[in-house]
Formats: sequence, structure tokens, C-alpha cells
Amino acid sequence: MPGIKYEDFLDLGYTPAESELVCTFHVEPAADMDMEDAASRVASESSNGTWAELQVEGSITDLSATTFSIEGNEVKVAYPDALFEDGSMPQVLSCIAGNIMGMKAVERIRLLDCDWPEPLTTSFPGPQFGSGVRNEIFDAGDRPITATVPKPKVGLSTDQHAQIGYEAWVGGLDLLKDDENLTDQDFNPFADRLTQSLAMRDDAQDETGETKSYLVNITADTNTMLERADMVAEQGCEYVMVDVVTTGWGAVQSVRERCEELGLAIHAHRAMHAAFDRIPTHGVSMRVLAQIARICGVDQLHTGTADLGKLENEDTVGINEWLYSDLYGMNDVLPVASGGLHPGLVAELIDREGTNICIQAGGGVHGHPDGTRAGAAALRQSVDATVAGIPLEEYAEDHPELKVALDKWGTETPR
Ligand code: CAP
Ligand code: MG
Repeated sequence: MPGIKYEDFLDLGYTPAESELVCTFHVEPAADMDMEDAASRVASESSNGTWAELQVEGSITDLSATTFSIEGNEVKVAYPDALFEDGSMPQVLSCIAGNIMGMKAVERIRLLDCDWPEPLTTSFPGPQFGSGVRNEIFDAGDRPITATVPKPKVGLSTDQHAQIGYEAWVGGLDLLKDDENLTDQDFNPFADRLTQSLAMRDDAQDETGETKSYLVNITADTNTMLERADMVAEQGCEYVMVDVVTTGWGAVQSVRERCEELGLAIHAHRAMHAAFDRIPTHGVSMRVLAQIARICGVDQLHTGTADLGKLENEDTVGINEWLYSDLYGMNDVLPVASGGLHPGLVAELIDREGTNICIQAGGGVHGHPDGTRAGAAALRQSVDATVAGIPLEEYAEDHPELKVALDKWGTETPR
């Protein structure tokens, strides 16, 4: 181990052990570097190496990673299990997506995918409910669950916010959702919003006979999030919402632990993910962020609209398939389709993503010409029609709210 050199991290004949974490990177070497050199440095800097040959005395545990495959710009690296602290996502990421992102040896580097081994993966809890929320919390049968976020994102008073929630629930939606930047501001304080929204939720449940719930945004520093989660449970709500990228994964893990005690589901908003995943040749892919979210244990995660909405999406369908896939018995995650959706897009959305999703629309509900309640009804009608196999135009003939929405937005993708 002392005297270790960059080339010691490259072994193209190596077969990873089952217990090793295998990461696939896109690597573009710096102008003065060949691929093998750059790829060895990726394994080195992300495990136990540095730029100098060390002169450390004595025996040291060898925790070197191994670059074992290079195909074009695609590089695969295997990491020994002992490199990682069980159950610590920040530590894992400080290895596999840490210093290497800024190494001068590479012009660009992107963590594309991870093959998670059993020992490391099962040291995390995974989701408590996953897509089971559709029937454990709601009685949704085969249909997607539905949500709406009041708009404008911020600025509504607590009374206005709760009233919009009431209209949306009575109109037919399952979930009211806070926006990612609405937390505990003076115009709409967290505690008041929670209490008032849940009072309206109870009224809407009584009126409709359906279960309704609220994705209340507890995003803050970790201690405050834990206090807010306690308040949410005390007041009889089923969910918390967390902006998982901006809070960081360590905080998400702490919230997940508390939510186990409280029996709360976690809705994960991914605001800021594009800082990592938007440039296709650099950063961390949304696929990997979604893997991390599942392993840390969120129940619902925004994964985009399969290119139907207003925001850039990376392979929504492939990511959703990963979220449903078998992972050592760990629960799955319910994908949330959101960002520029409206009733006219629902049939195509379900065609692309299936029904095991949550459909979230803000502007596509509150922008309905007849207001929020009609917008909510139109969204729910579009879901019911699609699940029943009835074309939206046909269903709209005797569902006026859907008719008005289709007349306004058609089946166009907004920008
Ligand atoms: C959607 C949304 C979500 C985005 C985030 C918004 O509102 O609440 O934050 O969906 O993107 O503020 O834009 P609209 P993603 O329905 O009015 O577009 O789901 O891709 O993470
Ligand atoms: Mg939003």
C-alpha cells in the first residue's frame, strides 16, 4: 500500500466482488491526459489515493477502488465495501461524487449509474411505504393519486392557502402540496398553515367521503425539520414534504428515522437537482439521485413528466422503472409527475408512465377558467377517464370541467 501509484488503481482484467459498489462514470480526460490515466485517477481520488506516492510506514487497510472497464468515455469503478460507513449517504457521496467532480485530470465527469451491493444497500432503511401509499393512505385502487400545489408559489395568506386546499380536495384531488420555497415565512407561517389546512382537509373528507391528505413542507435545518415532523404527526397528517437536495441527504436520513417512529410518509421534492444533472456530461445523473433517495427512504419522489411538461427531464421512464425494481426486498418509491401538467396531458402521461404514479399540477389546476375547484375536478376526470379507457374528448362531453380545460389547453405541452 505505501508507495501506491495511479496505475495501481487500474486493472482491466478485474471482476468486482458481489459486495462491491460499482459506479459507471462518463469521463472526458483533460487535454494533456490519456483515458487510462484519467480513469485511474477517478478510482484513486474517490477511494484512498492522492497525487503523491506516499511514504507511510506500517500496514494500512487497503481500501483502493479499481477501474476495471473503459469503453469509449464510459468508465466502471469497483469500490470495496469496507470503504463505506454503513448507513451514511453523505460518506458514500464524499467518495463516489466528491473531489473527483473538480479534478483537473478530467475535463468533464458524470456519475451516470450505480450498481448497489446488498451489504451497503441494506444498511439503509429504504422507504417505509413506497408506492403502497396509494392504497395504504388512500383507497385509490388502480388509479394514479393526484395532487395540486397552490399558485402563486409564495404570497398567499394562510387563509387563502387553506381555502385553495379545500377547493382542490372537494373538487376531487387527493393531496394538497406546498411549494418547494414555501416553508415558514411571515405571510404564511408553518404552524398556522398546518392547523388550518388540516381543518379544511377534515371538512373535505366529510363532504366527499374520500381520504384526503396534505404534503406540508417541513424543509429547514435538521432539528427544525424533526420538530415540524412531530407537529405534523400530532395533528393527524400522514405526510411530510422535504426538499431533499437542498436539505442534504444526512438531514433526509434523520427525517426518515423520525418518520418511522411517527408513521409518516415522505414526499421528496427535488429542487436544485438540475444543478447536478442538467449538463449531460458532468455532475450526478438524476438516475443516481433517485437511487439515493430510495435508499435513504423517501416514499414519493419527483422524477419529471417523461418530457410532457415545462421542465427538462432525464429519462423519467427508465428512472421510474429503477424505482419500482427489486432491491433486496426494499420498498419501491412512488414517482411524482409534475411541472407544467394539465388535464389534457394526462392520457399521454399515463400511456408513458403507467398508473403507479402521483400526478401533480399547479398551474394546470388553478389556471382553469372556472377556478380551482373546477380545475381539480377536470384533473380528476382526466385520470378517471384514462383509467377507464375512455378518450378525454369523449369523457368531456358530459364532464363540463374537463371540457373547459381541454378547450383552454388542448393536449399541448406548455413552456
Ligand atoms: C409544479 C411545481 C414543481 C415542479 C418541480 C412548480 O408546478 O410545483 O415545483 O414540478 O419540477 O413549482 O413548478 P406546475 P420536477 O404544475 O404549476 O408546473 O417535478 O420536475 O422536480
Ligand atoms: Mg414547485
